[in-house]
Amino acid sequence: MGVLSNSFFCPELSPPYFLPMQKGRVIQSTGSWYHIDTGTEVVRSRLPGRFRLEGKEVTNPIAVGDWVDITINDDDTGTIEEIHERENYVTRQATHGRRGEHILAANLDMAYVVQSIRKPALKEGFIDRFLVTCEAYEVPASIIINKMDLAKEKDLGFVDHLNGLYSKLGYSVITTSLKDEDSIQELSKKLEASTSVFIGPSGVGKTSLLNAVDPSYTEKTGEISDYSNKGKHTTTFAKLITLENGGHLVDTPGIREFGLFNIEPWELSLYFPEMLEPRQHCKFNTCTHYHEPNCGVVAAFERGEIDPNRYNSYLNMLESID
Ligand SMILES: Nc1nc2c(ncn2[C@@H]2O[C@H](COP(=O)(O)OP(=O)(O)O)[C@@H](O)[C@H]2O)c(=O)[nH]1
Ligand SMILES: [Mg+2]
Ligand SMILES: [Zn+2]
Repeated sequence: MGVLSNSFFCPELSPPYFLPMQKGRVIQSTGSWYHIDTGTEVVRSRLPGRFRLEGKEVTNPIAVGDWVDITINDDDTGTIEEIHERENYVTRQATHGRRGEHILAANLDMAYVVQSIRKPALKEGFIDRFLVTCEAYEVPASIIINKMDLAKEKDLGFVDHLNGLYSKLGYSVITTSLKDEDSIQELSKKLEASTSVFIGPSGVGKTSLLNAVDPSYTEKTGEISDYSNKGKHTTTFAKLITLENGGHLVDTPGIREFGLFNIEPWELSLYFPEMLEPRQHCKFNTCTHYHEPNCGVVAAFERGEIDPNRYNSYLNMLESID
């Protein structure tokens, strides 16, 4: 490259002749400040108000994982000038009485729902809501079942069942334990060379797994309190971390409930892979598959082709969005 074409680094061409624009990735957002990683430094940046007006239905116009262009101000802070279009993202219904959706992370190669087998107990309903959201927003999804060292004999059969069920639907199931180095290595391999997110309730071990995969990441983990079996809230903001192995991972705060956003009752079954074929046999194309006559999905369920817990999750979600 000729010296002149590399004008970016040429001090003579500094403002007012052109404004140096830098591309970076949002690695943390605290509400008023966005931390932008440009590859050479992390710039604390602000978002001009006009962007907030554009995303009316969204509580956060910029999410961790977004790519943006920034300009650097005299005081070394940044101003976000442009938000690049997202490839995909995961979202959930906003909490604390706020309307709209909250984007948890953007531009993902894989979203992992993290659950522990015990302490706190595994919740299939949480997994299924998460998978529906991933299907709706076209994010590949996998399931991590952590704390396998706490598994009792009967839990092992249950985990086998879940593994069979979800693998068949196209979601891989990964079992891990902080006490099983092989499982950590296996997880580490999966996180290489991609951007992933860990989403799950508080206390299941998201941050611990991250610490185990990358010992240089020293985020605090929560001790389980004896009386409630719930981890304390330690991770307060989503954070995108660059792992030693080159992977990028978003650690999110614990999410108690995963509220679905923007999904109509008739379309919900589109996000259950096992219902795609059966729903073609329904009499009505707006069928919601529980009270309507001549329903292909109910017929498939009665033939034992749809797992009862999955159908139950479907009905629970249908009720919550109806
Ligand atoms: N027995 C056991 N405890 C774990 C495991 N992973 C995490 N923990 C514990 O679970 C608690 C919550 O972990 P943390 O990483 O803060 O959970 P997070 O809220 O999902 O980020 C901590 O006390 C961890 O030490 C595991 O594989 N086995
Ligand atoms: Mg955490
Ligand atoms: Zn139907």
